[in-house]
Amino acid sequence: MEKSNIIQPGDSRIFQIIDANLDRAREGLRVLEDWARFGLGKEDLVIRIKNFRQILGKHHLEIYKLSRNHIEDQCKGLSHDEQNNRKNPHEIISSNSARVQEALRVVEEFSRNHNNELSKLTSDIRYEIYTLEIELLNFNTRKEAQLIIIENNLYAITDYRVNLFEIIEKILLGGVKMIQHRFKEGNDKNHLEEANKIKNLCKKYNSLFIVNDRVDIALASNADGVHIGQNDIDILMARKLLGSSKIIGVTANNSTDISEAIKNGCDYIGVGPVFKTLTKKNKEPLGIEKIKALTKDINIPWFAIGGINKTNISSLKNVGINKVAVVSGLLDSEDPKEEAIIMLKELSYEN
Ligand code: TZP
Ligand code: MG
Repeated sequence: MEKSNIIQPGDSRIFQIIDANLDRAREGLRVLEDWARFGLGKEDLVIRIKNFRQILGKHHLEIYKLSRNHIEDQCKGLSHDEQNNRKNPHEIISSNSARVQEALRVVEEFSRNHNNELSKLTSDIRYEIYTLEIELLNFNTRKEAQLIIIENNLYAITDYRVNLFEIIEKILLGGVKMIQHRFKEGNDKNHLEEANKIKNLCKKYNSLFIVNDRVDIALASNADGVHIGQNDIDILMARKLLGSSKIIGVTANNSTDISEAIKNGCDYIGVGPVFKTLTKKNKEPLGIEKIKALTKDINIPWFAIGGINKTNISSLKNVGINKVAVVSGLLDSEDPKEEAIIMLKELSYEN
């Protein structure tokens, strides 16, 4: 037989525990909701969290509230050193999710005998919070990467060079915050080893690491994301494989491909070649005017690419193109660090 849902004249200690833990759960949910709203701009997550808060609010009965302070709480105000160690949103999401999960578990246990409905719904919500926590953490990771992309204008891309790793480290020392590993020949074993090495370099300099073309190598090297072209795996499949924490960049050179990429949720776009380039010999350059026209309505970060170097970068900057991706302009420089510094300065210059 079902247990009665009717509240029995109860032990006020139990009601006090339930009151405190419903408060805890709702407070923790409010923290998560505000980060989803103001930190991540994720309306769907905000709606879900708000709904949990409202359900719990509705079940926070007067009889529980009235038990508050009925018994003197000897432990009021106790805190733990760990609470002072929460420095970033990631830690705040984790600790508040745990707070909600723990509080819901307490309510579940102590309400079982007198309010089975509350016990059951706190159990259901607790399971949903386990999933929600992961979603929040994944979106948070991607949001941090998106902010790096928004705030930084020079994107360095690799190609075959004998001393590639030394060059990359110099570029990173010059202040470049985004590196893409691009490889078109050779074997996967080597590509993964290279990716792991570059990923570690990027980590050392707090920079993003993106893998060109290959979702598998991106996942295996724990890259921050992948860059795909029109003939690679499509965005929706890449997102399915990568999950919501990773960046997806797309090359798109006409208005249909650009709109499609944005609609499918890519994080940035690469457009080019702007100028003639030996790195992609067979591609006709689009030219500055065409690129300007194609990109005028893009509402996510985009990078011009192809034949860009420290000499012609100002011609882009002068027409308002201030994000660029560069291969040979950096890799073939006698002083890649200095080259990166000069380009970054050009791109940040206010016209
Ligand atoms: N996509 C369009 S142009 C290009 C790519 C990958 C190559 C850019 O290389 P570089 O050496 O900067 O011209
Ligand atoms: Mg490709």
